[in-house]
Amino acid sequence: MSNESLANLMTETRRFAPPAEVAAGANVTAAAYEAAAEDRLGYWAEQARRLSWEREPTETLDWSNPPFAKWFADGKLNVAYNCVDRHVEAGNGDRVAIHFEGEPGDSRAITYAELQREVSQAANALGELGVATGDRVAIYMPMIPEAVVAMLACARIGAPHSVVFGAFSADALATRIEDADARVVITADGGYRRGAPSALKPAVDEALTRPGAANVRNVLVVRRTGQDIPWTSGRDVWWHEAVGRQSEEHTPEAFDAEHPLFILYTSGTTGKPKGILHTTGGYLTQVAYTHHAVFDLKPETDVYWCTADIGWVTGHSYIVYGPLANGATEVLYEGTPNTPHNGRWWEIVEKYGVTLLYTAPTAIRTCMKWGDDIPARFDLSSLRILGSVGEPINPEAWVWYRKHIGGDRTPVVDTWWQTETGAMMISPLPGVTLAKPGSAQTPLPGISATVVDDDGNEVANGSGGYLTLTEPWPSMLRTIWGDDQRFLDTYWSRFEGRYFAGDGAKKDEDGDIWLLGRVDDVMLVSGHNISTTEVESALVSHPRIAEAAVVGATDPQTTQAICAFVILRGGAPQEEGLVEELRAHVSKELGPIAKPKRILAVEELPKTRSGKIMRRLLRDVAENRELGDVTTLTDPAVMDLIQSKLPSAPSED
Ligand code: 6R9
Repeated sequence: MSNESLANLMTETRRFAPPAEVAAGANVTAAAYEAAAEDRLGYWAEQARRLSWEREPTETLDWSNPPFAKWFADGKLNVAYNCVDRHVEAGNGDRVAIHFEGEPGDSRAITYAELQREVSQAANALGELGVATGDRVAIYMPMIPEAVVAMLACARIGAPHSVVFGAFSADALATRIEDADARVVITADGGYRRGAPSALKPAVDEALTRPGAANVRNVLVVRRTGQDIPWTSGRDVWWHEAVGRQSEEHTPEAFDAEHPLFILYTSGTTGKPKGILHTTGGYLTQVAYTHHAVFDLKPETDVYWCTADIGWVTGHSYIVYGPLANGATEVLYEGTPNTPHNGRWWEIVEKYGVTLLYTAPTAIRTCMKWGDDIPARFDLSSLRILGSVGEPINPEAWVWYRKHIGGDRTPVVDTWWQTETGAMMISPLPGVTLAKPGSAQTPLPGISATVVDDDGNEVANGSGGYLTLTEPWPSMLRTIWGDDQRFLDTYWSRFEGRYFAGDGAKKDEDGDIWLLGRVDDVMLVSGHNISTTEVESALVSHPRIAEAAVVGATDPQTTQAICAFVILRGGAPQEEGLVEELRAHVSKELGPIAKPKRILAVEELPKTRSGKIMRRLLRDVAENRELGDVTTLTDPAVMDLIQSKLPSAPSED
């Protein structure tokens, strides 16, 4: 990766110290780094004591058969008990666990005591349907409280869940049901999206016609929209009937710390999706600890909101397991940020007095595009800490987020992690770190990460390479479901004894880490490695650009040529000369080698439901190829829009 261009990512030279009141009351202070460095395993053993164990673990890590880790192996606990019952037992049954906000404006507050009753009923219902410990349950739901209840009910009976995004197709659902050999599917008739009911159940029916789904015995259906849906009697059961008639009491059984908690599929660049397997004790320890440390959660007073969907790992770790293990009060929102108006999120922050907000750079850039005046109409003064996850956050978006959402007052924590890591790994601490916009900065206490070159040697400060994790961590994936060999090949073979995450990164002069995106996205231009992230960041630092996606397209002269797709701010028409101006701008920021050969203004970019740009599809467009798999796109029609803008032959420079 080109070292000289790191300078661009760092054009924002301001540093932001933690506000005095956050620093003074911080849950985790600088001493944590020292304690963890001195005795890493002792530090994690101490964090495990945040949980209630039926049998306390005596062993922290068993690494005798790397990379197959066992954390807290002789401990026993129940995850749902930790997330629900123990808060009721501690006298906090009346505390709101979930403030549910439906897209149509309906709302519902669920206390910990109510959550305990509902989870118990759902666990009893699963038992009645014959779901036994170890059986897999697929969950295909909108963002409604029953989705959380369903996950916790599975955890309670030790039945690993596999949550599949509500927006995935019947095909994607069928593949995942088959791979995990699920016995029951929990779904809803539909959910509300963009102001209208959107059906879910028909996709389940279609998925269940596939031979691979033959072992599904029952479909448990939540009535959310009331729309007409097909029904297979004997197989399909209404949630309100099957769950509603159950006893509100259920005794949670303790399971081994290495009992599987869930499988979550993550699509690699090629091949079938990988079923990432997480287990209980280590996972819950790290999600609870990081949520406590990075959001500085004060459960009595904070109102936390993570805008992710439960269908991806951020929803698992930071809507369900982390916050609830910590006894948090949180917001759960069903819909889109612009229904019925572009200020809906900020209206929700004002309504519930949200203090901690966790969202993705793509959402922040979308809000920037809609204009500063929109958040300005709402009272956002309750906010205390802002988090970002999912993609590198460019310095412009970071600074905008802090200024326009955080009132120029709140810390912004850029948290790097993956489905595979289970929990946050690299992030500032809000009460400790002098924040650098655009950088995830430092591994959290107890985490060891470093940047290495092609040969696996640690790079010097100021240089770039591959981000690797050098020591096992409690919430690490245990394997790929049913495929240990693929687990070894994918993550542990590139660098001996280390986990390779697939991301490029740089260390700046202070040793702080800057993420540069997936290494598959790095472009090779005339012998130079150029990161798509850096060119995108340079483009969005131009006042006319709201969003940018950059890909390398095969080029006979330069190996790859840089192709940029940009969204203009405020949606205004493209003025003459803008493309030239943008090319000159990138050239000035990064050097002439990084100047895009082609720049195309588009209305939308292809994104997954978790907000990540699908550069693979843009590469197909840029190389005039037939499009690859579009099933994970939020809106497959976006690709037609982009292709229709494309001149029939690539323009000459
Ligand atoms: C949590 C989540 C993982 C990939 C990861 C990286 C990118 C996530 C990031 C980030 C830069 C951050 N990513 N957080 N890149 N800065 N703060 O997103 O999991 O869906 O598995 O994606 O997302 O490329 O490798 P997942």
